[in-house]
Parts: sequence; C-alpha cells; structure tokens
Amino acid sequence: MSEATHVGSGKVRELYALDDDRLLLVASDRISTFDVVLPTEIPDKGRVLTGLSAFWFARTTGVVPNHLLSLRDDARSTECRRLEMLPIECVVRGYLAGSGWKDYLATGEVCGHHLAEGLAESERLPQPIFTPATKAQTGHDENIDRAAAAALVGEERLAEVEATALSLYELASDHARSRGIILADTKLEFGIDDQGRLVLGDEAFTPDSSRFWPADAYRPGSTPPSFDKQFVRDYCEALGWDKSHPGPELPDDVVDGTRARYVEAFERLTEIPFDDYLAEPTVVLA
Ligand code: Q0Z
Repeated sequence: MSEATHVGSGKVRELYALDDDRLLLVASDRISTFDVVLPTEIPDKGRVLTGLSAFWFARTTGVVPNHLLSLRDDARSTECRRLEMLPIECVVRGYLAGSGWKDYLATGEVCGHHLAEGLAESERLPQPIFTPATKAQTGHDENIDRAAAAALVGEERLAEVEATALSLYELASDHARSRGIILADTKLEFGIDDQGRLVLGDEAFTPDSSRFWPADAYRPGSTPPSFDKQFVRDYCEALGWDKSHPGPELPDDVVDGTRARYVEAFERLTEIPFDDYLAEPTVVLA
C-alpha cells in the first residue's frame, strides 16, 4: 500500500487516495461502543463489514450505481471510485430508535415527519421514513428537516436521494427480515460522479452503519439487544465504566462471542460461509 496517500480516518476505518479517480477504503478490526473506540480489536470485524458492504453493493445495482471497483485479497480493503460526496447523511428509519426516538419523545416529530401519538420505543413505523442529518466533523450528526436538506443539496437532488434511499432500505430490510435480522434503520452516503449521476458510496447496510436486531428477541417498548455489540455493551455496563476515554480492554470470551456474532450476521445475510469469503473475497459479488 506504499503507493497510497492517507487522506482520512474514521473511528474504525481508513481512507487512502490511489490516484485522482480512485480511493482505497480499509476497514480495521477496531470496535466502538458508547462512541468510544475500545483498546481491544475484534478479529475479522473489518473483513465482515467489507464483505457485507460489497454483498449489498452487488445486489443493489438495479436501484442505483455504487462506488465499488474491486475487493482486495485481504478481504478488508475496497477500491472505490472517487465521488463528490453530498453533504448530508441519508438515514432511513423503519423503527423508532436512537435519535429518532429521542426527537419523537421531545416533539412528536422526526425530521419534520409528524408521527402518531403513543408510539413505543423501537416500534415499527407504519412506513419507513427518510430522516436526513448533517455530517458533523466532531460530535453527533444533527437531524434536519426536508427544507434544511434541500438547502444543502437542492430540491431535485433531494427528491432523488430520498426515493433511492427508501428503495434501498426496502430491498435490504426485506432480505434481512427473511433471515431473522431486523434492519431497524440505516445511514447511507451518496456522491455524484463526473457525469453528474447519483452514486451510492461509503459502506452499505453493515452493523456499523445500521441497527441490526435479532428478530426473535424483538419486543416494542424497550431497546432490543444489538445483534453485534450486545456482549460488549453488557460487559461495559457490568464494569461500571463511565463511558469516557479510554474504554476498557475486553476479555477473551467477550471478544470471541462478539466475533461469532459478526460472522453469524455475515453468514445469515449472504448465505455464504465466512471462510469461503476469506479464501476468495469476490464470492460476495456473484
Ligand atoms: C468517504 C470516510 C473512511 C474516513 C470521503 N467514493 C468516495 N468518494 C469520495 N469521498 C469518499 C468516498 Cl467513499 C469519502 N468518507 C468517509 C471513510 C475514513 C472517512 F474510511 N469520506
């Protein structure tokens, strides 16, 4: 990777420039919880997320083109087309959780969507809603209404990303639900290519960009367990850690249990053995 220039860091991913037109997106094995990156890694977590994203990119080209050019043999790095990214996070919510639930409790609305009274935490919405947010450089993204989003990307482009994001969520959440995973909500990022076309970028429908809930434990009125991070959260809560930096080291049983959950999510959603993906990453594209 000596040919690549580092151009950005996320909490758990790195971004490199390969040339003027191509980026390399590398998913590490780092894990964050309560917004803090922990000192202990989860082996293969980055490979699971890269494989899942590639799986979804390959299955959604009928809805919208995406930035994926190729998967590297390390199974954690993807070469991508460089896009002009839109300055909004495109969130779709099928269930009332996280900041959507907080905003609903405070105002009865989420991003200008007026919702029925008396909804419970984690309740399924009558239909999925598009709830854009600003991209915060530090701290939390801020939910915005349609007018604020239109001011950032234009009315026409907003209508296109809203319809596209809702279609993508419907496709992915129907697929996941049939395999026992509820995709409660998801954050998508779009860019514009050199021809002015809308393109799906970043990562898609991974446990880091979406809330994954095990369908068999779903019960509205409480916070469902996270499919992937529940052991980590439970361990951190039991420790009494104050959720400030640095986070705690994780014991081997929590690491092993969490790795198994990531691999289980990969295998349930793709129906491909994870070892087959490690041996030949392109199997997720078939
Ligand atoms: C994605 C990010 C990461 C830090 C920029 N295809 C693209 N074209 C242009 N820009 C991006 C992409 Cl994906 C782009 N990010 C998010 C990812 C580390 C920041 F791995 N920033």
